[in-house]
Order: sequence, then structure tokens, then C-alpha cells
Amino acid sequence: MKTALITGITGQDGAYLAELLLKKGYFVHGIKRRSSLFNTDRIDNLYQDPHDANVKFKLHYGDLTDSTNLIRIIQQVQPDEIYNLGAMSHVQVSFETPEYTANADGIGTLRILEAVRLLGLTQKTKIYQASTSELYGLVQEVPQSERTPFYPRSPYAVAKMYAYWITVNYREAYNMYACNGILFNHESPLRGETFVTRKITRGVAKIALGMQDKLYMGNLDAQRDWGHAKDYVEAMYLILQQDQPEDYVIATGITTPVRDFIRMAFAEAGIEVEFKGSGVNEKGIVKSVAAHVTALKPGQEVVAIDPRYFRPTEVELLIGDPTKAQTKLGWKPKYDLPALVTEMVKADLELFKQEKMLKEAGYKILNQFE
Ligand code: NDP
Ligand code: GDR
Repeated sequence: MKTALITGITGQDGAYLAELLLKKGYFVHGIKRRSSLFNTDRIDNLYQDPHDANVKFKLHYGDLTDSTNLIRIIQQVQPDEIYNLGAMSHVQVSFETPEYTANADGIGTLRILEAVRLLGLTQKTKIYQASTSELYGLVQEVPQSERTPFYPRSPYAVAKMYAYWITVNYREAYNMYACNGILFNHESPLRGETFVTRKITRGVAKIALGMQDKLYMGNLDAQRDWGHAKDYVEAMYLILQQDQPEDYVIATGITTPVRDFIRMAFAEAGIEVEFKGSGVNEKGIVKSVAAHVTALKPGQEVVAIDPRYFRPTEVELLIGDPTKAQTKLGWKPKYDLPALVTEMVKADLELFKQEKMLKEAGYKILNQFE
């Protein structure tokens, strides 16, 4: 039985990857942070009673900013594969917490690599590093491939650039099986609530149910190559199953403006929206509604711009070239963007229908800041 260790197991990708590896017969260990509230919602379905003799899923408390803790866990677990998914992953928040982001996302990767080296596991343990299309930043060329130069545009991307190169360096210096997956944006119903797709699908669901009036957004012109997280964790697994350790771009090859994602998400809920104005004055107005949407009327403004969501430096256009992954890994996504939008909007409509029922029955729902 193979053993995997996943950092960031409580995140979107960690949850899908853990499920995938358990299905493949792995023993899965995960590192979770101590938190004052439960933070295992996304993996509660995978929980196994530690008293069970056949347990194959185990969580360890830890943090990427704590070397001794990482060394101890890796020594205990002796993993065949480490998937380093843990990170402060929000680009805009990285402008507020740049030093912490560098520590967790940049030096955290070094800590993992160095722990494997110190423990004499360089020939046993394969390492996957969660690199990102944010490395491309300011557009140099499109589509972006493994050969496109980097120009990071946020503290997050700069930290991830260090992580990218230290992974390459340990591979070359110590002959380790360490690889970067340069993943373009990938989403799902498990996506964090403040990333743009999930913010939109949650907002659309609440607006359609009459629980919220409007969605306040930032830069609607940004274009992203969006895929489904389920497809992307398959690629992570494949990257560690090759004869040679290499870096791969994982993307769909199709890019879409944020504005169009908003239109698609509203349409999924039966609401046709058109955009008027430009820049900070741009608004999304309801053009028509399907018969089942009782909460809205044509002419109603459902999208407005709030400049606080603009970033000091923006990544305007991402479009990936997944040719290498297709040819060498045989990787092909199963989801396209319409299927992703449908799944996300349906899931959020369901979630907020339940929340609405609870509210109407007199239960208190906690506020959520976005
Ligand atoms: P999430 O934000 O959903 O999950 C991040 C995970 O990292 C969470 O489990 C979080 O724990 C954990 N974490 C945060 N800080 C630390 C720390 N200091 N020590 C240990 N764990 C920590 O991200 P995703 O699942 O979307 O992304 C997974 C990885 O892939 C990240 O590294 C991200 O930067 C990268 N990436 C993501 C892409 C995407 O589109 N989703 C694209 C390209 C790269 P907690 O739950 O306690 O907060
Ligand atoms: P990104 O994802 O920065 O690409 O990083 P995010 O969904 O946050 O933003 C995508 C684009 O949408 C624009 N935008 C808004 N973004 C947010 N969050 N909220 C808004 O209100 C809003 N309005 C417009 C942004 O300006 C941006 O251009 C994600 C993360 O998962 C990273 O960890 C990962 O490395 C990259 O994807 C690939």
C-alpha cells in the first residue's frame, strides 16, 4: 500500500485529492492546522474512526511555518508521496499579509524539501509542489506554457515563485523526484467562499432566493482559464507517477472574462443579466427572469463595482497551454466551464435554500465576511 502525505488537506484541492488517493488504495495522511473552530468540513465525509483496525486516513496537527513539526510528521509517516498543497492561497489577501505568505508559501516548501533530505528520504519520497499560473502575472505571451517566462504580480505569486525554483533546485541538486504542477484556476462547489467564482455562485443563489440584493465585484475584465478541481487533482496524481520528474502546465486552454462567468451563473439560476457602463460605474442589470424566479424584476441592479476588490497589481489574462500534460500524462479534463458553472450554482442554490428554511424557522445564521 502506498502512503501519501497531503499538506493543505482541509482545502479545496486537499479534499478532492484525499478522496482520489483513498479510492486508489493509498493510506492518506494529512496535515491540518489547529483552529478555534472546526476546519475539516470539506473532509468530514472521509473521516475514519482511529480505533478502527483498517483505518487508512489520518490527520496530524501541523503548520508549514514549523520545521520541527514537519520533520517529525514526515519521519513518522515515511511517505512515498508528498503533495504540498498548503498555502495562504488568496492573491488579494497576500497584499495584506505579505510576510506570512512568503513564510508559508515560499519557505514552507523549502521546509518540506529539506525535511525529506535531512531524513534521508530523497530516493523514496516523491514531492508535488502546488505551483500556479499566477507565476505568469504580467502577460509575456499567450497561451502560457512550461517555457513562458514568469513575471509575478503579488506577494503570493512571488512566494510561489521561490517555491517553484527551490523545487527545481532540489530536483537537480539532490536528484529528488520533485515536480511543479503549474495549475491554472480550478474551482468547484468546495471552492473557498471569497474566490471570484464561488463568490459569484453564492451571490447568484442568494439573489435568486431573495436573500441578498446585489453582488459587489472588482475587476470584471480579468480573464481566467477555469477548470474543475476534480480534474486537476487527477493531474497532480499523474505528475508523480511518471518515470522522470518534470514540471507541467495544467489548464483547459480556454479563457473567459469574469463578466461572462457572472452572466453564465445568473443564467443558470434563470436570470438574464446585461452589463451597462464601464469601470467603477459598470452595473449588471436584470434583463429578464424565468418564471420560477419570483424575487427579481427586469431593470433591477444586481451587480455593482466596489473598488476595494481591485488589486494593487492585477493579472489580466491567463490562458494555459496543456499540450505537454495531454501528450505525456494523457491528462484530459472531463468538465468544461458550462458544466462547472451548473454544478456550482446548483450546489449553492441547495445550500441557501436550506439556510433560508433554517432562518425562517427562527435559527440564527452567522455572518460571513467577503
Ligand atoms: P485552499 O485555500 O482551499 O486551501 C489551502 C490549504 O492550505 C488549507 O487546507 C489551509 O488550511 C492550508 N494552509 C494555509 N496556511 C497553512 C499553513 N501555514 N500551514 C499548513 N497549512 C496551511 O487552496 P486550494 O485547495 O484552492 O489550493 C491548493 C494549493 O494549490 C494552494 O497551494 C494554492 O496556492 C495552489 N493553487 C491553487 C489553484 C486554484 O485555482 N485553486 C491554482 C494553482 C495553485 P485551513 O483550512 O486551516 O485554512
Ligand atoms: P486568482 O483568483 O486571484 O486568480 O487566484 P480569484 O478568484 O480571487 O480572482 C480571479 C480574478 O477575478 C477578479 N475579481 C475578483 N476576485 C475576487 N476574489 N473577488 C472579487 O470580488 C473580484 N472581482 C473581480 C480578480 O481581480 C482576479 O483577476 C486563484 C487562487 O486560487 C490562487 O491560489 C491560484 O494560484 C490562482 O487562482 C491560479
